[in-house]
Amino acid sequence: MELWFTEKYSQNCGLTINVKNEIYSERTKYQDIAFFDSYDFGRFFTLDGYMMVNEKDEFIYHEMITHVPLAVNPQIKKVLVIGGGDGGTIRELSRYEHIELIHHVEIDERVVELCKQYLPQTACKLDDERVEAFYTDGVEFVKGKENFYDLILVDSTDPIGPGEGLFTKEFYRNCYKALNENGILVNQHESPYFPTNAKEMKKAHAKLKGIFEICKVYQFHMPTYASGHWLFGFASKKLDPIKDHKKDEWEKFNIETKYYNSLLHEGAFALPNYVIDLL
Ligand code: AG3
Repeated sequence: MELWFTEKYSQNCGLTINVKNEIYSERTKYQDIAFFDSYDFGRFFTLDGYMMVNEKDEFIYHEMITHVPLAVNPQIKKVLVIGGGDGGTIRELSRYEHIELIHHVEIDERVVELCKQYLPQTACKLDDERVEAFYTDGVEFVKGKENFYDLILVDSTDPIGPGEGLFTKEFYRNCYKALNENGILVNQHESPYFPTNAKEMKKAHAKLKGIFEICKVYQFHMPTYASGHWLFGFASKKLDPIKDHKKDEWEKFNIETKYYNSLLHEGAFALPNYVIDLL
């Protein structure tokens, strides 16, 4: 008997993956989590039925969420990661020796525990000595923090379920306060293509625009997320992702990447007209 995982992008189309085995699943306090082994994407896990991470294409998302801001401000030392319980974002951050601290705020401790057990490819640096973990809601965590972080990475799910609060004005305002004057916020920004995703991405962008001086989106190609065309938001107080791109400084770090490079950094901010029209 064949087993297929399907995530619907609309009523009439979606992603479907032939699965070898379901490895584990549970209903945590916050969401359904499941791990599978597949033929084409290796081990993958889902939250509430949505593809989060698979072994084959996770490098694209995790390199793009991390190296873009580090190439705009290579001095980043204090980082806050909200979400990202799988650890892929922290794995990429941990490659920068000069980063001093990483506060990791994940609402669902089970995601972290299970990824440590079933997805070591991404979870391998969650216990790096610079990482301090807080199992709490990111929305609450940022309240009252002032002028502290160089970078906030919001590695969230879609804006339905436990991730919803991470797409609100109040949250973005508190992130703004929590960042210092060179501060950058990068957030998971949905896809511009299918109407349900595009609606959310448009809303998120409009909210951010009212709060941060500089507010851009950049794109990357993600085979297993709806339409394969996904975005991150780049918001900052004064650093511009292109004008302040420190290509040479970043290249000196000598970080080996499979997707990100300096040319692509600049190209990622060049958007198709239909995306510009949504912003
Ligand atoms: N964060 C989830 C991105 C959104 C996926 N959405 C979807 N499949 N409908 C990924 C976590 C990686 N650290």
